[in-house]
Amino acid sequence: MNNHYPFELIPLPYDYQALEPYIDTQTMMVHHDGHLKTYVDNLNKALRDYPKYHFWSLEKLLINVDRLPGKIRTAVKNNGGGVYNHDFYFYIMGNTNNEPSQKMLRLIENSFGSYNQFFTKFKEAALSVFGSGWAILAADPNGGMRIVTIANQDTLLRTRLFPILSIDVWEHAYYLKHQNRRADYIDDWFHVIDWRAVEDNLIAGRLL
Ligand code: MN3
Repeated sequence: MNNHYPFELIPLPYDYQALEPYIDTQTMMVHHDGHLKTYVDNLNKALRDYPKYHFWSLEKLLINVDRLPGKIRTAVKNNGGGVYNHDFYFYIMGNTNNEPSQKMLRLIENSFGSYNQFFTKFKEAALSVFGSGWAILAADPNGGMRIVTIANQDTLLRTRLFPILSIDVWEHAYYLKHQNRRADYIDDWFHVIDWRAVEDNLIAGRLL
C-alpha cells in the first residue's frame, strides 16, 4: 500500500457488517466507500499535476502543507486530513469485544482518575464538537493522556500530541442509524473500540 501519490483506498480491516448492531452496515459502506474514497480521489486529483510532491508521504504533506502551492493547499489539507483521520478511525474499531488491558487502564486512571471519568469526559468532548470534527484521546509529550477536539479534517500532526483513539462526530458517521442522537452513537461506538489496536497506538505514542 502506497503511502504516497497515488494514494489508495485502504480496505476496512473487517466486514462492513462487523460492527452491527452498534454501527450499521449501510453507514460503514457509505462512510468508507463513499466519503473516504472521495477524500482519496480528491487528494490524488489535487496532486496529479504536481510531480514534485508525488513521493511525499501523507504525513509529510500534512505537516508541510504551508509549503505547498497555494492552489492545492486547501484541497490537500482537507482531503489529505480526511484520509489520515478516517484510516485511523476505521483501524481502531472492530468486532473484537476486547477490553482495555490493565496497562491501558492504569494510563487512563493516571490521567483521568477512573475509566468512568475518562468515558464521561470523552463523551462530553465528542458532544461539544459543533458541526464536523473529531474527539481524540491523545498522548502528550509528558507521558500523560488528554482529550482534545479538532474541527473538520484537521489533524494533530503539527502538534506535540499523538492520537491514540478518535471518534468521527460528523453526522455522516451516524445519521442513518442514530439520526440526531449523537450521544447514542457515542455510547454505541464505545462497544466497537478495538482496544488492541488502541494499544498499538500507545506504543507508537511512546506511552507503553
Ligand atoms: Mn467521516
